[in-house]
Amino acid sequence: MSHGWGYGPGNGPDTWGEDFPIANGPRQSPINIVPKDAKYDSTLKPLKIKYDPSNAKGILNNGHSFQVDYVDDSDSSTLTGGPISGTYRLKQFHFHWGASDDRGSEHTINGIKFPCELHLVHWNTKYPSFGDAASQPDGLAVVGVFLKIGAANPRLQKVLDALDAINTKGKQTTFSNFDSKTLLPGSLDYWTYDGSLTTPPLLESVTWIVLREPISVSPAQMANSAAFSSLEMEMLRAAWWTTTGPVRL
Ligand code: 1SD
Ligand code: ZN
Repeated sequence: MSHGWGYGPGNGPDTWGEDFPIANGPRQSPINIVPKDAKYDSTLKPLKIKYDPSNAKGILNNGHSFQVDYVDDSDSSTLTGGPISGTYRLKQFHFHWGASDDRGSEHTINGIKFPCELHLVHWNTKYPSFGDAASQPDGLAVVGVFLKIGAANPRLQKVLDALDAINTKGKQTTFSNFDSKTLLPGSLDYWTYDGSLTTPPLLESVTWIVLREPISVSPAQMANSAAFSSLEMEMLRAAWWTTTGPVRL
């Protein structure tokens, strides 16, 4: 993997173990969720989410996805309850998209892929920083939300509108006053398991909280964001991208 990890034929997930041996570890993510095999656990608590819209600070194209970053120097945007103990702070959220609407999500339900999956990344404040927490078994908690094709989702539009300004790797721009709670579905029922980051370094530090109810995204909104599915395969498609721009594959 001399050119780094990605999603292309030569550097995709099946090759990540060469540089990141934990790829073959015991708690790797994502997984296929089989609802009928999930066990009800009466000790699990409801999720408590408190997000302060004024903590949103920027949106960044990291070359594999785009992420909205939050100020995390106080407990003003937190996740508590659910399967976790203590207080976890919101660090960022990002999306995983597919090149077409029949794929894109990382987790699957009964083997079925959704076109997109939102991840809200939080870190455990018993550690001094996100960086310290990211390698601890109880360091991170990521809330995953599936997106399914349906009605246009006005709450996604501000994010989608920002994408034009960050259409190449490394670009970022300010993104302020955004309440990420508006992206969540009505029900916060969830599946949970102990897993890992889904991208290198694949650290086994994530308590996954995958919401059962998806949110909607319209075909037109997905077409807008298809720009990013080509970025996910940037090595394969770099030349194509610069000559043709953001079109749907
Ligand atoms: O893919 C993301 C990666 O971009 C980074 O955000 C990392 C640490 O937060 O998390 C993974 S993921 O496991 O949240 N997909
Ligand atoms: Zn993710």
